[in-house]
Amino acid sequence: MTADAAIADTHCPYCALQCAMRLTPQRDGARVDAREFPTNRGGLCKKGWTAAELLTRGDRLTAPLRRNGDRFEEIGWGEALDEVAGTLRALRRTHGADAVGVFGGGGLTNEKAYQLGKFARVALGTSRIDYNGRFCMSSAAAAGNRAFGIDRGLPFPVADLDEAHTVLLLGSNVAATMPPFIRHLSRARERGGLIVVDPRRSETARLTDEGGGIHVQPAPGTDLVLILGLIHIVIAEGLADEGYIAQRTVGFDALRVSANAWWPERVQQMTGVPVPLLRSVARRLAENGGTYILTGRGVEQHVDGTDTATAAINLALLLGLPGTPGNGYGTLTGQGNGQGGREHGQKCDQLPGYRKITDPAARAHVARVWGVPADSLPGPGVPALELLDLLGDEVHALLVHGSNVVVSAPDADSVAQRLGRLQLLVVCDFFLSETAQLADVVLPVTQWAEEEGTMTSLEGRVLRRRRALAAPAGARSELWIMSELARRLDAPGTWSTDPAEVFDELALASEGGPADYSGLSHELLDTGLTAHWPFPRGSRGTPRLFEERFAHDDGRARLVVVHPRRERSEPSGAADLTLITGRLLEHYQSGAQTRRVPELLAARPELTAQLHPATAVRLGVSDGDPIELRNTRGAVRARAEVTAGIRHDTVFLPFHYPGDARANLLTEGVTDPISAMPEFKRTRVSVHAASDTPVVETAVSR
Ligand SMILES: Nc1nc2c(c(=O)[nH]1)N[C@H]1C(S)=C(S)[C@@H](COP(=O)(O)OP(=O)(O)OC[C@H]3O[C@@H](n4cnc5c(=O)[nH]c(N)nc54)[C@H](O)[C@@H]3O)O[C@H]1N2
Ligand SMILES: Nc1nc2c(c(=O)[nH]1)N[C@H]1C(S)=C(S)[C@@H](COP(=O)(O)OP(=O)(O)OC[C@H]3O[C@@H](n4cnc5c(=O)[nH]c(N)nc54)[C@H](O)[C@@H]3O)O[C@H]1N2
Ligand code: SF4
Ligand SMILES: [Mo]
Repeated sequence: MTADAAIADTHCPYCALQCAMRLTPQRDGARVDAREFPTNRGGLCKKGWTAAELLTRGDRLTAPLRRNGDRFEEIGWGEALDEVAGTLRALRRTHGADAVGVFGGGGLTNEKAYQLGKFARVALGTSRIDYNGRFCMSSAAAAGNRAFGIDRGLPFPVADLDEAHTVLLLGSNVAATMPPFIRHLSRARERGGLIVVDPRRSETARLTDEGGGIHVQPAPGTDLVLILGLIHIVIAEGLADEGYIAQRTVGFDALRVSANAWWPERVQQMTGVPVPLLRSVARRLAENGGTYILTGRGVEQHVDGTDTATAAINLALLLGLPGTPGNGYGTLTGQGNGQGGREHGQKCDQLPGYRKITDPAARAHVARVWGVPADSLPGPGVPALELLDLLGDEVHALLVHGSNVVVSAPDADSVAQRLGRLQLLVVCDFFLSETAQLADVVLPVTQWAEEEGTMTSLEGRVLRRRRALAAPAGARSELWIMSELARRLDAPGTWSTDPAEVFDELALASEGGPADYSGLSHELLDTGLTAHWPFPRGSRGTPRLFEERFAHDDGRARLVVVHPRRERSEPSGAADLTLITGRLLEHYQSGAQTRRVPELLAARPELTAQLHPATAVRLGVSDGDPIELRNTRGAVRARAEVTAGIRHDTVFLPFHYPGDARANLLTEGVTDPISAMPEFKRTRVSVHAASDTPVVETAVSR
């Protein structure tokens, strides 16, 4: 243990549940203990338990790297920053400020996310910033903003679910993606009220086996029709809460007319879900006693993800759930700071406090805090995938903070090619991720247990991340990197490297916006205060939104009529199966972190594809066989996992693996017209037996 180490009460580095843990520095690294906290109730998943392993790995980056042909050479910080700043200046001079792009991440602390948005607009002067949350929460956010006038994933504390009678999970596999969360579903399970909608018999769907819950298994991508069918039944059977609708919503008449078209038999034909099952789901949701509807990426990551989430909100509003004590609607935020990461200005059209960059009053307010003229701030940029599409054409340099896009973006091969056309790719990371491997300059940064900051969890609660250990010599904080680059770029304003100071500035910048943090500071959070935003100066925070009003001016929620759009036709040829993608318990996202934890890698060493036994027989493959999945965009090698838990017409791949095991070699770069969310969950593929060659080489040594 070094003098620079101290026991720290902090939170897990991975997902939005932000399970509480205590880190105790050891001679080599740190020990993880779970802490009692409302969201995790003293529990952690395997990823949390093993999180400290990443602090001491031998392949940790400890010096800036510069590309020299096919190799990297270590260089000093001064040289690296001079070189980056010099190239950025030159590109700006030749092509204008928008020639530089910034790609952020929902894993960054609030302080880093805030500073990155400011850095882009003030130091670089570019409009072209967006982030990986576009691939995650954008559809749910767009739907929430349109219906409620505000976007906080869960507008109530997670522990409210403990008393639920019925919980409808639409496209969410919490048993694998936030295991301690299922503690909050016990009561609903005992009461036979857990309803899971997933084309797969996921770990969460299996929880419905006992106690009489319901697993609904629609054809992938038909959730919108399914929910429209439930709305039809709720209205037709008189299950809607008319008093609530009259008092708290607008738009019911048009919604009722539009729901006529979705009679149950038609919905059965389109989704494959039997009429009696549709009716029993609708009736169960309408029973008294506490009903919650929650969405996950399974229904949101589609070209119609915003409309599907909107339909889910419509259903919840018809049943009178949002804002009614003991009931509710929400979306389950994914990344560690997936909530805070979408509030402070990493989004292309956004300023801190969840303000709009097009709103003159918001520009004036934020510009004042930043000490720059409002008209010096650029306008809105473009969403993530469009930004990646511009690389090499209009955008010639990209700074990446907290994302591994060559694994996680759709149509990943074309993304890798575009990165290759840049004049400068700078990646900040603590490991040489697959994206960092393509960089011109890699800057090594501090990680979770080595830094101070705040994260905002899935329930809109602001939490302190605390430092337990010193960072390895050579790694630097991103706040420091931004301040050094800002200085070299002669940027106006102040560029603090102290997270508490940056938080104070963030609080000021957010003041008066929807996500108002102005009453908070590190100091206050350190008292153990429970802090759900909005937390304006002088307030006590807002654990439950919507009890009295929604955030639109008239205080009412909007029922927004949505229709399935015409099926897009795709040249499919032999591609007769539908690929859906998602997650495994053991790996996190692109796997850049968890593939480096030996225990997690050993549990899930290679890509497996779930196939139905009948489909396997038809294709001549057995469990464990190497297979290849193909379509017009690419080919992926995997091992067959034959399971009756998936539909005949569907195959499932996790997206955590690199190289030719990237699920995203197959996904398509089409997006939702409202949210710009890519279609991650429905792609046509064909599946073939492959020769018995090694599937992937992901073995790592320590
Ligand atoms: N272990 C682990 N945990 C994680 C993460 C991780 O990478 N690994 N990532 C975190 C992040 S960032 C996120 S966003 C969350 C995501 O958490 P989830 O939303 O729970 O994760 P997914 O596995 O992407 O999708 C959930 C389910 O959607 C189903 N699905 C696929 N297509 C469809 C469809 O068309 N309709 C319906 N109804 N369901 C469908 C899949 O079968 C899957 O079981 O997890 C967080 N937690
Ligand atoms: N096919 C398919 N693709 C998907 C999805 C899917 O369901 N299916 N889900 C999408 C979703 S929901 C998400 S959220 C994305 C996530 O995908 P990515 O954006 O690729 O997320 P990560 O793998 O978490 O990448 C984070 C990288 O940043 C590093 N990192 C972590 N913390 C920090 C930090 O504080 N600073 C810096 N500079 N680096 C840091 C990590 O080491 C890692 O290399 O993937 C999307 N892609
Ligand atoms: S559920 Fe999420 S926050 Fe909790 S230990 Fe696992 S990865 Fe960490
Ligand atoms: Mo996500």
